[in-house]
Amino acid sequence: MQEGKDLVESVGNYNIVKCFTQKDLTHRQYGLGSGKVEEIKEFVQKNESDQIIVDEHMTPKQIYNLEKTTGVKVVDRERLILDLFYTRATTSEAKLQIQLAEIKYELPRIRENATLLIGNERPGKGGSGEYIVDVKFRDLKRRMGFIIKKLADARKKRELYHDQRVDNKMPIVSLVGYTSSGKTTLFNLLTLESKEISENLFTTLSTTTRSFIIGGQKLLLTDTVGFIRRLPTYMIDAFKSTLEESLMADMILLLIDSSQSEEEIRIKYNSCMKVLEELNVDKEKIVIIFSKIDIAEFNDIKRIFTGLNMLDPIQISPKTGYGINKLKKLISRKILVKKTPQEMVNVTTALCN
Ligand SMILES: Nc1nc2c(ncn2[C@@H]2O[C@H](COP(=O)(O)OP(=O)(O)OP(=O)(O)O)[C@@H](O)[C@H]2O)c(=O)[nH]1
Ligand SMILES: [Mg+2]
Repeated sequence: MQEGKDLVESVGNYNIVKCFTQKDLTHRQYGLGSGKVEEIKEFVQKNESDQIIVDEHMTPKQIYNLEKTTGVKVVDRERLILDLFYTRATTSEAKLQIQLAEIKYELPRIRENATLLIGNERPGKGGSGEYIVDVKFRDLKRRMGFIIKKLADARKKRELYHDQRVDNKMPIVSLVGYTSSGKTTLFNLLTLESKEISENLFTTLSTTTRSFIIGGQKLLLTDTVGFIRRLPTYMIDAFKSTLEESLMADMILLLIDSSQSEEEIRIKYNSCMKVLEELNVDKEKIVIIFSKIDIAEFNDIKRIFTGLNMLDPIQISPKTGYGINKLKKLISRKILVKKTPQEMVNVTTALCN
């Protein structure tokens, strides 16, 4: 429930007046059970609430039914995350990615929404003899093609940039993790940048790469969008190009916020691993880092280490700087060990030539 509240608060313009819980949302008509719907309806009318937010996926029909019964607007989890993304997107690429996610959210819903609004009749003809819903469907498809092309162009440019960096032999380290796990705080600390950080979810939506130095060697660090549980595949797909770029790194630091309960940590860890798996990330490259250790419940943390089969994982606090030297040593060790044989081969080849 806390995460649901955090999502709502991160959008910025809501005032939560009451939270209801329901074990599962499998009822066909409303998602919620009819008793719960009555309870909510009564509350909404008595307290003059403007909106209901359901922290779950809902079908257009369920949203429509709940809106009709309660008389107020209903927003589901996916819509909420899209709204939040809109408030956060600053770069043109991030904006395109969100528009793509929005279209993917809308497309399968157009027909059902039209049927719900106009009844079982077809929603009427457009100017050229086509039904309005077909025209809208085709428009969205066309717009989707346009956005995908623009994103592909942006990706090509980045790939070129990436290749140049690989040619320059600059090792790349990338930061991934659940939203609000401290990625940007760590990024700022290592690169001396001042990218926005906040307790809100999804503060970062665009990928940023900057150089930093460990033991006299220049490396590149990449910060990117955070993960969240129950993120539909089409949303991951929309961010795929920027995520993939960061996942081409030599080393992937997976930040886990250790200030949370054991159960939360486990759920978040599993959802991060699931996203990384979906993106076909090489597991060998992933290094798990326990972040925010300054506010961790230590007993819980020790149990989690054991549960995850980790005897002595790196523990850091990007806020206080605790553990950062150890982390730098680890990065240097891993990347140098990985790079040296290759570089030695190159040097030998150069000498032979
Ligand atoms: N106590 C404590 N708080 C931290 C630490 N690191 C980050 N925070 C706080 O955690 C919140 C989230 O930090 P960010 O660096 O924005 O997290 P993020 O992973 O980049 O989040 P998104 O960009 O939203 O995915 C901020 O309020 C930070 O001040 C830490 O080591 N200790
Ligand atoms: Mg961030």
